[in-house]
Amino acid sequence: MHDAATLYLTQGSGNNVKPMMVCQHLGIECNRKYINVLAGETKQPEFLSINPLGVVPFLVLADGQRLGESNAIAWYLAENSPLIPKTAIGRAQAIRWMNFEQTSLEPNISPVRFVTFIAPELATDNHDMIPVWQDRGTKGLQILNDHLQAHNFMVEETYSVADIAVYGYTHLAREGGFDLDSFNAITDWIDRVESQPGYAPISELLNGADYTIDNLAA
Ligand SMILES: N[C@@H](CCC(=O)N[C@@H](CS)C(=O)NCC(=O)O)C(=O)O
Repeated sequence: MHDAATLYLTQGSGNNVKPMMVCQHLGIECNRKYINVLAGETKQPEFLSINPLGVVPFLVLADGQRLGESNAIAWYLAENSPLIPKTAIGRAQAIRWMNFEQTSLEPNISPVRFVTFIAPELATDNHDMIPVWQDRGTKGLQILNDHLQAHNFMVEETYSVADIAVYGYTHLAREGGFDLDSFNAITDWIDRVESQPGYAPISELLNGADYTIDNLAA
């Protein structure tokens, strides 16, 4: 269905894995082009001419229409599939949890993981922020854990795009120094997400094949 669309992705990113999880679960084929964030390729003119915000993931449709934001891309790819909740309130709850992910989880888990795990040479410069991100992220994880103590999945007791969005950085939280083992409802839910059809780990879904900006012209 989307085989003529192009998905711009980078490696190891909880945001970038979301659209790939949707594709994998639903059997959607997309062209993939890899952008090396660590080498600064997101901010080079070749990529800025595609996405002026200079971030990935980013989707360009066959007719040239463009879409940014991992959760919006995941939703678009999941449209008309069982990954979209069936009821109006279910869809609204999915948006609510996807916004929660972008405001309470991702802005805390992603930067602390980046400066301590992906690029630890940045840890000293971010020394003051590390405990702040960990404290704020832990508060978000507590809210998520409380929700999952009463629910198998984020919305309507069914695996949906909201689970994929929230899973993106939550399953990487240990790499940011978060103690996930103290959140049993989250770790049980992670197991349920990882049992879904088509599931593959981030290392496979974002394997960085042909990982160079030269591919932008390909
Ligand atoms: N809210 C955006 C965040 C996108 C974002 O910040 N992506 C990071 C990778 S996870 C990026 O491209 N960083 C490159 C840069 O800042 O140059 C989303 O969910 O897609």
